[in-house]
Amino acid sequence: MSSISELGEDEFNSFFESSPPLKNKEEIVHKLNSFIELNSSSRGRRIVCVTSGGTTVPLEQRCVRYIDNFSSGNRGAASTENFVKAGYAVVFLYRSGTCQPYCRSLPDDPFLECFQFPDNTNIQVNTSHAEAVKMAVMDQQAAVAEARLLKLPFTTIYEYLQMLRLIATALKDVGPCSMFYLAAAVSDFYVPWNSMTEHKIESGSGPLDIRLAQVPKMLSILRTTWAPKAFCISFKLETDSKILIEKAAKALRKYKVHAVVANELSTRKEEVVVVSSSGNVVVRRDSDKPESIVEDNLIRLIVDRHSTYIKESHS
Ligand code: PAZ
Repeated sequence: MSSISELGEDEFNSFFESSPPLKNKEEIVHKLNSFIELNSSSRGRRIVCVTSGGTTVPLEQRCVRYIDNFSSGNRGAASTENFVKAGYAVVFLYRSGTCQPYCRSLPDDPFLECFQFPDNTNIQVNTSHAEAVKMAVMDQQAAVAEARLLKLPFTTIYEYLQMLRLIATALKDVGPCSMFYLAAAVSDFYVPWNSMTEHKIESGSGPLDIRLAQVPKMLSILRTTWAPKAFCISFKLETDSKILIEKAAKALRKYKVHAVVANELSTRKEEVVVVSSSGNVVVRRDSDKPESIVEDNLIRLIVDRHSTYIKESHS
């Protein structure tokens, strides 16, 4: 009889075998190994993989149309800043084009809104944005220079899952000092590559029927096979607050993650609930401080839980 993890592995093997291979796999592996070597072996730092943004599901191999998953990347970017502040090295696995660490105070189109040209040879920052630009550039450069931040972009569900597996494999020896903080919004359904049309789907011949297959459950295999010793935090997003906590508790039991961060779409920036075997904790932004964000308090709690986990793993 097959075990649950073998069944999960079979599903994943066939998913990966039929996926278009990552274009820059060698470069990613090289960057990951150097980053982990620098942080773990020589500096003894904890390393967290923060996932951020939504994955896309292409409908055509030469993709013109795709299904997207909602996520601005704000949670992942803000959490990354807080993890770096707490002393972690962060592998930031993010959807191309979504919110970046240290850039949350910049306008949507920083190039067009932040700069001006007093003459043909000079470029200046508008005074209204000068402080935000200075902080963004300095903080990001410091994090990269101290080897605290490695940014890896993805777009499709195929890229995301292959990259997450590479990260988990590279982090295996870091054991309990590694963490997965899975804030990305990952597609539940996809069009298998082999059954996808190569060229742009033609219009004009009536409604379009597409059959979507279920994406294999990444959390199962991450916990059982890819990174069984890592501390693992998953997220649950719902729009119906009545089912949110129940769904998060179900995910906690099913995937045996260390905590599930439950959030409702419309209030996600105000509060989240951390659901774990030790009970549910509501984490809020400090509403009396205008600059406060929910991630300040959330990451403090998660870092605390991670410290306990590391201590227990060593005893
Ligand atoms: O990226 P963002 O700040 O706009 O939103 C964050 C979030 C709601 C995508 C995240 O907190 C989350 O719940 N991610 C998991 C989504 C899911 O259930 O698949």
